[in-house]
Amino acid sequence: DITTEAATAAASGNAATESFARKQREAVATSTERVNTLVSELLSAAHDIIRRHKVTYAEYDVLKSWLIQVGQDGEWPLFLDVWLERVVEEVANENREGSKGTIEGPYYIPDAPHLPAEATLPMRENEAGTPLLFQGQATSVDGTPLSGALVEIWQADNEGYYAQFAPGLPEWNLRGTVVADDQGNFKIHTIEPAPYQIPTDGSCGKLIAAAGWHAWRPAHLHLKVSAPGHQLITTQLYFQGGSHVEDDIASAVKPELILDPKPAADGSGNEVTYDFVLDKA
Ligand code: MBD
Ligand code: FE
Repeated sequence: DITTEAATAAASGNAATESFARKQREAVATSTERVNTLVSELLSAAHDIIRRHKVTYAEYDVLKSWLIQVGQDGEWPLFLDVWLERVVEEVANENREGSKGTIEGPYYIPDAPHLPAEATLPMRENEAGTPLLFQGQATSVDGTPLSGALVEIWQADNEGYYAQFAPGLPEWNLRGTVVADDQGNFKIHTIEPAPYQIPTDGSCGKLIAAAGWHAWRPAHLHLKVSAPGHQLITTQLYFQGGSHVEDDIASAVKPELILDPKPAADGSGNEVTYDFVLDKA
């Protein structure tokens, strides 16, 4: 149980690994021919790199022990979602006409509690962070409002921590499934999240340090928006001018996904409107 542990790479990594194991996945029957092609090409790309750079036995052993450690830290979901998922998403959604999507990442939990069309996300008393009113409308590509669309939202808190993947946070903190009204409208009261830092004490953190990279994702809201007869969209929204919007370690920022919130009329923080356009199924 993560609530009894420290905020370590292994605690969040193993929670992400368990969460992935619980996920309902489509059964895929990949043909022998396709497995052969994909795995052969992947290996042959690695062989080329070894030859080109004359990789040594000592370096090969470092690779082996690092790969073993990624598994022990439970950081395969983190590693894959940070460095590969964006291309899978690009290929999967290249023909969409509606709103842009981006990667899901390792910290989605399905079935967050349902909330009405105007709602405050579950949060602690005096939750730190600038209050944010995030509002908009879900429509179909033909402009039809999507009555009762589901707007699933999950985000880090003001310290960059996600509930259920860091210790000491209420189970559904800053997570919810908002049910849009009959016009597809929603109004979500939340706080602006902090940027997310890849844990520095795990194998992904070690790789980042060894390669001289930085460990940051820009502050972001995660969303999944769905409605009957339409393709679910998985996306993230970022904040204009925020740190690392221009150099996300996961390369998951797109220009269409950047919000520019303005001070709310009632002085209670910031507000922003963003509409979701869903492709037909
Ligand atoms: C995150 O919060 C995230 O969204 C991704 C994609 C990877 C690591 C942490
Ligand atoms: Fe995230």
